[in-house]
Amino acid sequence: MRGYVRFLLAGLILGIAIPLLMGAAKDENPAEVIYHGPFERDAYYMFSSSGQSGGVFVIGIPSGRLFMDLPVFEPRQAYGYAGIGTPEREMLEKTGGLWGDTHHPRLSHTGWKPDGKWLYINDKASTRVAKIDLRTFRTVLIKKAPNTQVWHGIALVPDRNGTTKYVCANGEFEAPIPPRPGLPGGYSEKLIPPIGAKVPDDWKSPVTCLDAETLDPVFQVISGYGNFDIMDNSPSGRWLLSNMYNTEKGANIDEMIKAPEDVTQFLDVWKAEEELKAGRFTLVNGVKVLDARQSPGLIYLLPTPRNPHGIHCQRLDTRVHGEKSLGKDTVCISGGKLVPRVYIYDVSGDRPKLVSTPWVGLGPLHVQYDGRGNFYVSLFVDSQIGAYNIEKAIKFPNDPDKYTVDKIDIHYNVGHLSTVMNYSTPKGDWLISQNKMTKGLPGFLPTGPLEPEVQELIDIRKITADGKGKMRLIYQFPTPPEPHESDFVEAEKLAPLVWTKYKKPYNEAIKFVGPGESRVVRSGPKNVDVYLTAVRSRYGLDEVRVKQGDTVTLYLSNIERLRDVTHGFALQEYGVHFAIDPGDTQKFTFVADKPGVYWFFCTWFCSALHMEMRAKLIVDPA
Ligand code: CUK
Ligand code: CUA
Ligand code: CA
Repeated sequence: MRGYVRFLLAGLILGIAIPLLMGAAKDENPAEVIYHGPFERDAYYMFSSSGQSGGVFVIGIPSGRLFMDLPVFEPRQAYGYAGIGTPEREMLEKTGGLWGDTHHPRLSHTGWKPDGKWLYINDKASTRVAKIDLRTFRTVLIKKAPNTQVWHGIALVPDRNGTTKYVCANGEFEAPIPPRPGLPGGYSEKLIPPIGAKVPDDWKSPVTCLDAETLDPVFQVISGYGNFDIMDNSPSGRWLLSNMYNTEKGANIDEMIKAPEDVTQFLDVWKAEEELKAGRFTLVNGVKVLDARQSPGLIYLLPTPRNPHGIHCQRLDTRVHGEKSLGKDTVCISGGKLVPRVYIYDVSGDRPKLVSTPWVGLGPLHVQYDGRGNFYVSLFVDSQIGAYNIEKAIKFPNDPDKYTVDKIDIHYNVGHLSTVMNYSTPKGDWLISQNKMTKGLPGFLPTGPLEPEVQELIDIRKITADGKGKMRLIYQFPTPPEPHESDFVEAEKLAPLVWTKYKKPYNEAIKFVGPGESRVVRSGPKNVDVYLTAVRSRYGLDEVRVKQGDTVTLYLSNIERLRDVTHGFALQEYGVHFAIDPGDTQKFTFVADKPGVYWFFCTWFCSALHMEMRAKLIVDPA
């Protein structure tokens, strides 16, 4: 009898549960959403900074597959990037060093949309910005600027048509700059005052705006304040927002967290351009420096949560709001590390206004938008992401029940969160939580005291424009250290623009060596130029002969016509390695100071006869 009841009960439960489960499976099965079977392409490219790895991770979304660990500020021998004796190496060494700390990647825009041309990223450590060519996924330019230390936040400011014009960067750490006339060379003629517990008044951290094409500084702006952290621009390109956590001008942490509120700076870029035209600037180390204290209306300072971090402006999804919403300024939101609130600014008018300070949770860092009217906040301390309705948060700032849409646990301690295409035309489909701690996450294989970083994919498609619905955590994937932020472009937009082989002339400075043009040319008493081709599976010469002490410049061209047939070149004893993609030419220089016979060989498995792809460098004793 008992068995019969149990059977009945089980049947009843299953009878309810099975249809429920099936209903859920119909549109909610995460595997169906993120699983990409053989030959299935992702919808988006995600470009994520790789932090201390010094480059950019290229990841497919929603699958989370890592497609490339793109080197920028660090040599990467697998890609033959910035090897010994290469021009890239020289560019890195000139601008600060062989490692970097990348934070904020941004894609260039035309008409407010990613145009698939350039990717920019900052190196916080050496105050540099790099430009990556998205036809080849290669870093092509790296520059730094004077008068500033440690570029943290960056933003791409568009012109009036929504085309990327400036790459602007925040100087985070204060450094002495008196932009006073009569002091050529800037601060060098002035004694550096002692710091004590306060940063001296003439130590600034300017906002620097670079020409997006050349990365040369166009102008810098200083004010009575310094220390800027995260940056964003309003969609129109008029406002450039910088968060400042050290309004106190403290020289240590105790000083830096004293004030109950800090400041967000709103820089009027259009006004800055007028000031430049009118000649109201001072040249400091060759850079036009605008001083906001002498140009009223150039900056506005508004209160921000104590020790703020992320400042992010809303872009609207054109599918929801129409084409006219492109470039329209609405709101920007600032999070603060020490207050459980965010501050909402209205930037739609001629003067930015603080309109609401809603409560969100502990440790709010970064803010993103879905383009439908909701914002999402990473809550570092709570290990949660909160979703909130903007309109309601402005109307009922003291009633979290009214404006809070949903909260979801993440694992653990989220830094940035990225909604897909948030910096152009938000799609409102996925949110990627870029977490800082893994903490022995069940399901992740332990890798020693240091664990991989966890990225979590959250489905936000069910969150509606009127602030209802639930987020859903559907996938976790690891990456090497340490992503900060991401930018996105549709795969269907970028994929067709990516080259399958190098086109000539790509680098005019390095001449392509065509089939049959391999040769050794003595160009001076102590100089030898070697022109060499690589094709499956041999180099253009079986033997290269030089004299001990010669400076050898090698031009190596990959003359393959087929995509993805990359060849390598590794030279024994000389520490030289590089890789050349189809159609590309690379150049490197070394001094042949060790006499002997050295095999050089291909490192990319290019054909069945790849092992045989080797030749000799003979260095005759002097
Ligand atoms: S910062 Cu990394 S978590 Cu450099 Cu954008 Cu906030
Ligand atoms: Cu060329 Cu292996
Ligand atoms: Ca502070």
